Amino acid sequence: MEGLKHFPEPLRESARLVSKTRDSRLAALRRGESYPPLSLSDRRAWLEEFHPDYRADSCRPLAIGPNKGDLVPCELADLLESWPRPAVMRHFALSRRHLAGNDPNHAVGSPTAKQGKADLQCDVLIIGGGGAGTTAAIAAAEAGAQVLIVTKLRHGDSNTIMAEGGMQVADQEADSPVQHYLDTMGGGHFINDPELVEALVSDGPRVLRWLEELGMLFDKYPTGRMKVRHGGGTSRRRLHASGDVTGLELMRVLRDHAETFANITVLPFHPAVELLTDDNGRAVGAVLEHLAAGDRLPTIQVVHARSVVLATGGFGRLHFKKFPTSNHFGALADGLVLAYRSGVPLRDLRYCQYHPTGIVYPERKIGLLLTEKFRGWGAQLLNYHGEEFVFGLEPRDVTSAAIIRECSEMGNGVSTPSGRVGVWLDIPLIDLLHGRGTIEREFPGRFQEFMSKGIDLRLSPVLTYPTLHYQNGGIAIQNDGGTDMPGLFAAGEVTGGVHGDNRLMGNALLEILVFGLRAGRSAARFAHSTGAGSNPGVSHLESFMEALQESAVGHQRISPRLLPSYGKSGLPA
Ligand code: MEZ
Repeated sequence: MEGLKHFPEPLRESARLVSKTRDSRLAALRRGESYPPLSLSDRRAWLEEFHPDYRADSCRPLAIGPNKGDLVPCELADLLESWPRPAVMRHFALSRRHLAGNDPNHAVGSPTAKQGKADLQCDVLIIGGGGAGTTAAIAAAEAGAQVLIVTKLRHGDSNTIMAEGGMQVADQEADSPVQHYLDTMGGGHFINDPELVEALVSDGPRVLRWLEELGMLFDKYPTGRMKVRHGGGTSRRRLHASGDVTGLELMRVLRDHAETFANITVLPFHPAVELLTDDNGRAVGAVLEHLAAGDRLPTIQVVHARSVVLATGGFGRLHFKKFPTSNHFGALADGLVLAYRSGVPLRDLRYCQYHPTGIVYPERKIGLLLTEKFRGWGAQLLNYHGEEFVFGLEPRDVTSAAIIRECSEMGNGVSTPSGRVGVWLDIPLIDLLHGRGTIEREFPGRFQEFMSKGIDLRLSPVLTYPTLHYQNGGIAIQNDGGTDMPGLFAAGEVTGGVHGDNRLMGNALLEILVFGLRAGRSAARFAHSTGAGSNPGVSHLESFMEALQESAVGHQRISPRLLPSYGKSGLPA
């Protein structure tokens, strides 16, 4: 059959079955028949049996720190319970030996000569140069603050640019923020913080207008009306998109706008590796490590600030349970580590989000997304035999559990020559349902990318499997972006409370804007109302390191990790 030659056997054999069943599936859709959604009790049962995070061995209780006793994924627990990086230990003359009581006159974190000295100064320090950090910087700069953005990679390298399918905003007549609120709470299993969700949905329409003013290009009808689609778990169409490159387009306008402010400076390739606090326990800056320092440049830089915004994004590159990820290269939970060892509480980290349709084949693209928007336009999930097995727009956690069930318990997955398994996303159905040209028009990014590898998405389904996509929980914040530490604010994926246990599609792009603006304004207000910190340093590490020592955490466990390390193939195991 046409368009399937790029598949090796037995993938091709199964892809032929997908082509064979397409006409009858199309006819059923035209009769208005679709696969029935699961009952609430089936949803629960499938989650408990098949979702990776519901497995008892997937998480462990934290042994130290403000969330002691809370269950989190084992890999994250290890990272949170780790020693500071060697360069920090050296710079601040911290020593594990002192903890063992060998040198009672030299307490950990006591001021050293270097502790008072700053390499850089600003009013508001923004840690993270993705969507949330850049939005916070714009808000703080508009409020008159001198802003420094420090970022691990280049300005904009972030999960924001990886977001494809759109942003939820309740701006249509048939919709309302109340409806958006109910969908979001339901998707998150009602453990979301209601005040944060209220802020998210109420600020949505205003934020959308702001983006239009900045020049963001949204999909529209010739009349100028916004095109909106359904996402999984939504009761109304409210997903606003820029083709399938929504996050990239969003980052474009944010970065361009930030460039217009003389009071915003950006320092790339300088990840923050520790927060600075003062004698009153207030956040007053950060310690940076220069990624490309080599032998010639100083590795450590110390920034003094009047307030700090953490916007470091998520943790997909930790590859929990060896899952591939849709996340950008720098997503390794740095912000969680910095906040946690400073005593700032986290929340809702027990369950992560696995996006149902990460690419399985071709393998060089392993884990990258095929946006949920494909299913919003009618692409179906199919097993080896070309049969549907789940309603495609269940909430994400349920759809992922259903795919894993189909491949494991039901034995209906499609195996690749290298031993991976997946189910089909039948993309060609979209043109049959909506007319020729729809796939090219609505999904220009993925269409061209696959075409350049000789794969025509108008003719070929794609093999997919859940991929680690999003950190549902994180640093506990209030609705002004404030945290439990004075002077420390946070926004975006690094925070928790907005999404509960399971985020709905399109709420992440909205969140980075709503809470980026709120955190940036609050941080500027805080900076204006206060003086410089007294005796900035890392004394907050003292009790944390003592607890590490007592728990006999091995000295080789070091965080933040900054970059992932892969084997020769470049693919996660
Ligand atoms: O919000 C998301 O995670 C998103 C837009 C993903 C997608 O499927 O495109």
